[in-house]
Amino acid sequence: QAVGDCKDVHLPMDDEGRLYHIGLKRGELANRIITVGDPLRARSMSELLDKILFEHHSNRGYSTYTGLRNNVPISIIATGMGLPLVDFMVREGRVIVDGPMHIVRFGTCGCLDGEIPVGHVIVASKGSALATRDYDAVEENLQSKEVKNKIPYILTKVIPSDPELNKAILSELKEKLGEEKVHEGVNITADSFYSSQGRLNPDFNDYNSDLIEEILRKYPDAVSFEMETYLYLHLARSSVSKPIFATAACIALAQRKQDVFLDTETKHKVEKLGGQALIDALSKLVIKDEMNTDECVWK
Ligand code: R1P
Ligand code: URA
Repeated sequence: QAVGDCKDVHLPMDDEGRLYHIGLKRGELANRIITVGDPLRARSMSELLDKILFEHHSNRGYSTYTGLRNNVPISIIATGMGLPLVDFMVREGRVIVDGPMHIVRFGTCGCLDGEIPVGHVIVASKGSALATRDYDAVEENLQSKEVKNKIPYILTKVIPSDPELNKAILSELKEKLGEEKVHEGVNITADSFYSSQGRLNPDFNDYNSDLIEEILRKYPDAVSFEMETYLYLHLARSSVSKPIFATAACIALAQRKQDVFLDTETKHKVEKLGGQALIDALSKLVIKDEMNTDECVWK
């Protein structure tokens, strides 16, 4: 039935019903999903499940692990980086999952608050805004003698993350990492690691030397810079057929006020501890109308 549904909504898939980009079919993706950018983070987090029942690596770069934690099905999916890859994941994932989807992103980020050390975890409990390069405004600057647009970036309004998921993940993260290592704030999702995150680069005309100051003026609670969260929240809010709930937590990798970068060993430790917290939080969620048909790998 879902394959028919998929065809009705014109998502490309193969003869087995596997969607073209994520490479998954009905029954392989759970209602509870943790998404990460890095495939190695997904693999190391999958080892924290009690049992891995299914693993798939699509030729478009998506790695998915579905397994059980306390007998509850959970999927961990590595999407790669940036907004288009989130769009594929949520839209293609949505068509093969019955019932609500609860999506928690576990990423890494740049930190805009000088008081938060690298290695701490920041939850987007105050929502997310999108910072994108305004291509027309940049082009206008490039084509004129003087700089017409001082900060050619589009900064959207803040949209909320899901309060119930925030509560659930904050409590587990604080328990596993220690209260002092977990922070909350507004996330800024950028369309570049470089220009729209205010990193200066003399090789390109980015007109971004005042961008961070402008972001902090517009969003006094802004704490994290990364590249995906806003779209998860926005697609969750845009979904009409079946509910999607979303939020995000990220490990502070780069301290933007002091130019400090987290070492790899500590990053891997926090990925494991934080990953366990998110798996446990999702496994404890009570979900109505959860998918559990014969075609599910966890049935
Ligand atoms: C950039 O290095 C990448 O790291 C962050 C950004 O959002 C971007 O995807 O998250 P991940 O570590 O989850 O990839
Ligand atoms: N990911 C980002 O997008 N930015 C950072 O500074 C660190 C990780």
